[in-house]
Amino acid sequence: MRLLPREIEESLKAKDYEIIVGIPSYNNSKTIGYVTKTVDEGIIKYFNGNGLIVNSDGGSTDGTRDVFLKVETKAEKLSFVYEGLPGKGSAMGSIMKIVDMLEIPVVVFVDSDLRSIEPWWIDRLTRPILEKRAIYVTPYYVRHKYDGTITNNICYPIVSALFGKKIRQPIGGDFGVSLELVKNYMSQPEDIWETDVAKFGVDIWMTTTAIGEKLGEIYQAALGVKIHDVKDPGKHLGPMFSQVVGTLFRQVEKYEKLWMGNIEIENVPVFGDIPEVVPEPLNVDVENLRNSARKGIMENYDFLSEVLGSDLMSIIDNVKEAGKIDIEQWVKLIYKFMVEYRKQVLRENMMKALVPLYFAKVADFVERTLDKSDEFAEQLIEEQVEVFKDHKNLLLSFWKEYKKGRSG
Ligand SMILES: Nc1nc2c(ncn2[C@@H]2O[C@H](COP(=O)(O)OP(=O)(O)OP(=O)(O)O)[C@@H](O)[C@H]2O)c(=O)[nH]1
Ligand SMILES: [Mg+2]
Repeated sequence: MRLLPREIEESLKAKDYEIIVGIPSYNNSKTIGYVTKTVDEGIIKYFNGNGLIVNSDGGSTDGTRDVFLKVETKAEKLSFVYEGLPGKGSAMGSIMKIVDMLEIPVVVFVDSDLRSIEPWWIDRLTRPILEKRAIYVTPYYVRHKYDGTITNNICYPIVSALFGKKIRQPIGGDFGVSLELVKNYMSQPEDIWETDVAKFGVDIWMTTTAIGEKLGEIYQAALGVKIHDVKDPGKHLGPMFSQVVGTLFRQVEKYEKLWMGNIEIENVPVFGDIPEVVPEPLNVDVENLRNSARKGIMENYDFLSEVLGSDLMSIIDNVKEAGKIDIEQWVKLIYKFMVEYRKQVLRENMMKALVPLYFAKVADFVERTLDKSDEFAEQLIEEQVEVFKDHKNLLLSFWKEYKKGRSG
């Protein structure tokens, strides 16, 4: 799948940039100017201005690219509309292609809807790589307890419990990547760019590949708060959920050797001091979440009955009543879904059916932490990682059953 337009590829001239910063965008004209200016300040301060800022756009209709191109920068700029499936991943892939071709030692990706980005983010996301301590740097944000619900309820616990690395923001969007890792990404089978990796699956794919390929260490960069266009989980996150979680499940399968044996969960170093900042509060409409959960379960009930045994269906019946689900039940269902997801034909339906359960999980989490501090919420998230870890045998038994079913 071609991601980088041919004319852009042909126009690239070999140049010794010290850094490339990639900015994927789709209708971000209000915020991309600030992001670009700040990135340039970072490149000036930490790389003497010797960098290239690449904007890969999804065909914005609000003038995003014009805003980007009009920003006065010392670093060079390049903007184009990527090819391939529409999505954030195609945008990132097209930028990686440039990094690979020009052999630039490090690339940073930042989202174009960021309002809290600072020039020093560029330093924190690259220094562990340039000092040869890491091949990949993930962002470490201070986030409000209700921001990042896909991260907290599924990505973080699974990356910790199954991939063995406590990466607090595995899908944070702002990453530093070494050339070596970019080359590895680009050498993966071409057809991944025809999957959800081309969309919002790209972040979890990058992180789990970075762990699974074992090319080197991973660091987390302390970045402070992430202020961006936030989304209410009940209203906006459905498609994103399927893309991220579907990709995660595929990676769990691809890298089964990682978690099949005994794994120690490792802490991942945080680079830089964590700024003392307070994230913006975020309201979640719990009633809406619970109603969406109930409604979604009803709609998917027949499918769920076909796939799940009677034990697990009794959990579903409870959730249908309550509109919420506790951690033990959640983990059991996630592990079952992870295995069923391996059957290609069920994939789309599996994800559709998991979304209402995720709403129920978020509703439960919100209720448990409503009057509580962010620290309390964080503690609860840590405890949930342990539940995922403690039930790993259940996943193993589902997994073996599946394999037996296949060979028998
Ligand atoms: N080129 C392109 N960029 C996209 C597309 N969808 C999203 N993006 C960009 O991807 C970045 C993240 O998208 P958001 O919609 O802000 O998603 P988010 O919830 O903040 O996601 P995270 O990155 O996981 O924090 C932004 O820079 C978007 O402009 C797309 O279809 N094409
Ligand atoms: Mg965003």
